[in-house]
Amino acid sequence: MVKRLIAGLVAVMVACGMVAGAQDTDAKLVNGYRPTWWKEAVVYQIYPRSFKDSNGDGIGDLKGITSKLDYVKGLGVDVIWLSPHFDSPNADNGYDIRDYRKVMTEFGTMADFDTMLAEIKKRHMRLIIDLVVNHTSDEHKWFVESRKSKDNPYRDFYIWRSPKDGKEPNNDPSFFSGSAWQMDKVTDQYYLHYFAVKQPDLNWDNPKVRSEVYGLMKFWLDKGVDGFRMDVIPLISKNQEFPDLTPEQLRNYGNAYANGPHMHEYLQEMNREVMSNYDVMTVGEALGISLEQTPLMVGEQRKELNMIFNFDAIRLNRQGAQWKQWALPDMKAIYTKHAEELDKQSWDTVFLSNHDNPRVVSNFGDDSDQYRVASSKLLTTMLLTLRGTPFFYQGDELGMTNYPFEKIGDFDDIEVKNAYKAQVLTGHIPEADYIANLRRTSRDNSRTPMQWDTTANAGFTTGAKPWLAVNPNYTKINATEELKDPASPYRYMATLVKLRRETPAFVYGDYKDLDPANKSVFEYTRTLGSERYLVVLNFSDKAAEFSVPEGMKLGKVVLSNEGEAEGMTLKGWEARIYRF
Ligand code: ISL
Ligand code: CA
Repeated sequence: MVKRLIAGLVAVMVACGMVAGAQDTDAKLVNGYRPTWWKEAVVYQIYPRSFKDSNGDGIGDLKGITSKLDYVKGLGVDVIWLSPHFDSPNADNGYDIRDYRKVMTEFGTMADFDTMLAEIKKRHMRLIIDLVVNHTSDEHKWFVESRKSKDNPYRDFYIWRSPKDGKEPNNDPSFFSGSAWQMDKVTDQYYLHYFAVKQPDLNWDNPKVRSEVYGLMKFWLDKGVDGFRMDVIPLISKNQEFPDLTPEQLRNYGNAYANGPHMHEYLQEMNREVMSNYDVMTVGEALGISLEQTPLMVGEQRKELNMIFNFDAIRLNRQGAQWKQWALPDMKAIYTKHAEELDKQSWDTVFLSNHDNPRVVSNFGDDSDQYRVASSKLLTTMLLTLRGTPFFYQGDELGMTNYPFEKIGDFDDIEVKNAYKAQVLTGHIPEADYIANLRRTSRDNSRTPMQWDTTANAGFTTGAKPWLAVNPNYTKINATEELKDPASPYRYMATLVKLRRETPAFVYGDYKDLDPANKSVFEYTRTLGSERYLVVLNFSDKAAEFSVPEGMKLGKVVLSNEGEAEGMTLKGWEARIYRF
């Protein structure tokens, strides 16, 4: 049915001259790609805790989301990705799940979820939810049982080891500071937790674990959700020998943890058991997977996942935990490598923000008063015209910025608090340096509440205190103002999403970087048969020239973030799209 719909759609598009499909021997392919809804979709991520509070307790909730669906739909996006909404004690804001079949009490009830999903569908959008199954909460009933005794039926749901020479079984570090092994006095054994102590890792080598996971996936799919974003999915298969990591491996232990011996086998089994029976979208958070390894996870013939998030671009300005200045040619090299490594059977994603990273305009644009609006629109232009399904994080569409953190008490994130204890309180890093770095890197930058209007707490909550402070710039940057202003980042994004929908070249076109070494201008083409577009982006606050290869005649400007656009000189942070 769906296949027939898509084939029909392509036939219409070909008839209207929208795509170059007629040139393909297989009429179902567009420029070699098999067309699907999730390749054409634009995704908007909602972090429920920070989106909209409906009952004044200071915590965003599902009813709040439902009340703002017209705002989301107004952008023209197709898919909402909801960060975890399951029952959780919130050691890591819902990424520690206590019950996969229950809605987090703070977020509402299952009835609220059903209403939200129905309202999303009514607006012809889809919903993907977060699948967090590398680990559970230590309060999950499986773990409560597991830790009781060595012969408990749930013991093997997790990874338990006896001490080695009186110490941890090996030197694996946790992402949230300290060892990845936690001693549990009840049985005098350690359990493995790659993340917080309250996030024990599941043992995927146990078939009962896998079958429980497939069961809960079906539970949500049968409710009507349209797929999953899969949290740290490359970590599910462990080398159960647990050899010590070498000093080299310790420098980037995420890579050492990823891509375990049975990862592909388990993903194929999951696909067979679950995904193959539904029309769904899957996107893996591919911590530790290189571009070269990516086709093995997303190649269509592999029957694993549809696409993954690769972190090369989003972590360009990071050296370990430390912020570092990034350079445009390095970003271009990454996108060119994406185009080279990911063949036409391996779909890609494009994103520069999420709930684990700072605000996109502060991170990759210029959040000064002068250039915030222009650079926010420039980044939107890039994300919507590069190759792959684009993902936006709530607030990006408003050009929301990083928060002016001053002291440790301003943060909520467990990663920040644990590292503070491990590194600042032990005297390894001076407090001022630690906070200064966090201002640029902290995950809490993107977790501050959505800025809806100019009333108290930006209209996020009617209560006195939101769970995390609102950015004081909400009086200037908020949704109500932007909806009114035709020149706002929100309105620009809506225009561009519409243009993308009408322009198959932005989805299925080939990508070519025209000026890889240029330090301030990013200039590339997207080509689909006889349709060709040129995108020029000035990633600096200085005017910059661009040129086109000999013989290429510049066509008309389809869109510019500056309104009128003429000549071959770009203003600071100017973005233009030309059509040939
Ligand atoms: O954000 C990070 C560090 O600042 C990453 O190392 C992050 O922990 C990693 O990308 C995995 O992220 C995912 O799993 C975590 C959770 O805390 C993140 O929010 C989630 O996106 C554990 O579930
Ligand atoms: Ca609430």
